Amino acid sequence: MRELKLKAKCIEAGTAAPQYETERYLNFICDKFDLRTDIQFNTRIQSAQFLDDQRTWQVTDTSGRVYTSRYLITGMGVLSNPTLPNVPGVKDFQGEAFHTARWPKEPVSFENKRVGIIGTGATAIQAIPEIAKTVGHLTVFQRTPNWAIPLHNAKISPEEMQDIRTGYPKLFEKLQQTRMCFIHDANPDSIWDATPEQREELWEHLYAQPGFGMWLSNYKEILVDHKANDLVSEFVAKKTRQRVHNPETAELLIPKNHGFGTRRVPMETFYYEAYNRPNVRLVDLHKTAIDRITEKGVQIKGVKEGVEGEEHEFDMLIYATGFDAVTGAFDAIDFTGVGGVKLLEKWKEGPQTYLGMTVNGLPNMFMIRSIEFAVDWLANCIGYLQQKDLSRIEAREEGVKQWTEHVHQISEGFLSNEIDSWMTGVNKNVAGRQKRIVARYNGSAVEFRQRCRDVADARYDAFDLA
Ligand code: NA7
Repeated sequence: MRELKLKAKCIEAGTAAPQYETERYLNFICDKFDLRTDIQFNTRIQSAQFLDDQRTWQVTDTSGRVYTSRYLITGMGVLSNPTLPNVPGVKDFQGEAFHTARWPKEPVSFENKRVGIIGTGATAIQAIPEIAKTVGHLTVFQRTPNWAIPLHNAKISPEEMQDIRTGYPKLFEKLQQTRMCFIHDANPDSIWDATPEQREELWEHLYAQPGFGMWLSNYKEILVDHKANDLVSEFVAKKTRQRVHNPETAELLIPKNHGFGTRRVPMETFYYEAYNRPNVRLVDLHKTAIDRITEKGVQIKGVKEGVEGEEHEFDMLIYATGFDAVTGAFDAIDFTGVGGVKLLEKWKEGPQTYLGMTVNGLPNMFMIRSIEFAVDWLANCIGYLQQKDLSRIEAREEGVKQWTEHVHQISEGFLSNEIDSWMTGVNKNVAGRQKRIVARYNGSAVEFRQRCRDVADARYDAFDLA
């Protein structure tokens, strides 16, 4: 009964906030705060150089226009540099072709079309059920399945919205207290103190909740203990088997080489049910591999004995193939710091920062990652420098070393670090991104903010100021 009710809500709601709603919101914010005059659109930065004698950054865009500023703040995002499959022929395809991160502004019609989609990450998992609704035929090329859980998105009634609005102060206060700034409370219980029935009850409850509860409010051991992780993975696998009619397809959709929550958990709205449609086919890229993209579609080759290659013909090809994540956007710009030092060179073994926001050798540059807090922190920092008539701030080499050690130390033990994903800096399509690194801060946001506040309270004396 509960499942039916949720189903009805989800049908009504579709998937996550659609593109037009997000765009409408961004436009609203731009107008409300009169931001357009401060934004230069359609500008791609090519290089950025710190001129130490002038204590300024000189930034050059791809048209050759040069800008200078005392401080440089990057807000380029960790998932902003899309990547295509590293196979020959990507330019040969004659039909329509899009990367999901470069979606056309005009509406795209799938009607009566043969569509192929490469990738089954969080993006594809949201796109597939939507495309399946109207497509002529959809072929999904899956290299690695993921553990997806229901999003349970639903329309918000005016009364609920009113409630949410009046609760904002409390809500924001709560988000300051949780480990990852989501609404979900941490679960202090140990999985080993619970009976199988109690576990099942908790997991049924979390699976039926909207949002990341199944990931973030689960027993604490599931992210660090293989045995605990196997149990919860088996629960999610059971749900998948219940939802996918064809048992062979269900097995292909269940990850076998990594456990639940060890990669970013995709949220879905009838993703698994999409495979019950007669117009959706799953192609498993473990027995086969993409050989090349052709004029007509995708040529796959068998990689296991007895498996034949095949050419799949399409009218449209969708690349849901992810990003050169975390440092990818930085690598795309030629950053030069003090004495000609290159950021690319500094970060060749992975990102090395102080507080995730500053880099030794690149003074007066701040990187925004956790948006709201970082903006407040660096605005206060620049305010302090101005107040003290200072105009140069640089992270110390020693500070970066200690911070990097701290970041590595708090990530120890997490199962996610044993798995290839953008969260561990691996992208098989990009040269030099095959080795796992610690690409993210795995500690608690509460602790992170406190560490940053301590630095500010000590008048930024952890930095070289001048
Ligand atoms: P992801 O999560 O990086 O997913 C990319 C997908 O594309 C993933 O399934 C990849 O398989 C697949 N892929 C990439 N290259 C290929 C090739 N050459 N052949 C076959 N399959 C390929 O990106 P998303 O956009 O889905 O999500 C990114 C984040 O955005 C997400 O985590 C949220 O935080 C929001 P693989 O797993 O590498 O075998």
